[in-house]
Amino acid sequence: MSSSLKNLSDFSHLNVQNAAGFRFAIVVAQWNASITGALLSGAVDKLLAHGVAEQDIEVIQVPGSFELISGADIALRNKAFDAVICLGCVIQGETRHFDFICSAVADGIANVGLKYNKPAIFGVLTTDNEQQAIDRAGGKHGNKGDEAAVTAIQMAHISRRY
Ligand code: DLZ
Repeated sequence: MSSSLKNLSDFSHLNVQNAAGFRFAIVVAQWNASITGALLSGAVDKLLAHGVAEQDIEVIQVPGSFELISGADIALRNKAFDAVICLGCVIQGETRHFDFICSAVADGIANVGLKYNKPAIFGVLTTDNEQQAIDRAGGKHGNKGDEAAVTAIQMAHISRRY
């Protein structure tokens, strides 16, 4: 749960390094497109603000959050990127579909990162309802796309260093 201590959307306490010369893939799900579009804008703006060149950001659209896994795999297998950022929004419905998608996506993205030894960032909202998603896609709890981008920058630096 987001709190004043955990909400990374306030980055004033973080010294985010410049990321000029790094290349990022952003894989974004088309389900709940108004939410994922806001996450995407937040992520792109944050990468640009930290020195990433526009041509070093590749956006790959996939149908739903489940496809973020193969989208991330496709992005990382060509070795051109320092990190992949996965953005999606899964909203709880009446069935257990939500649980299956969320756990598969979290495990899948983690496994892709380990497979290619590159940071694979989990920027997927998993909410009870649409309002909770709106609140985290540029609303009162910040923009989790921003946070995913900052995480990617930090992890890309760590990955190059070691
Ligand atoms: C099918 C489905 C449902 C019910 N809900 C969502 C959702 O809330 N968010 C999301 O990103 N995708 C959803 N999907 C689509 C699945 O992620 C996936 O695209 C399909 O099951 C096809 O593999």
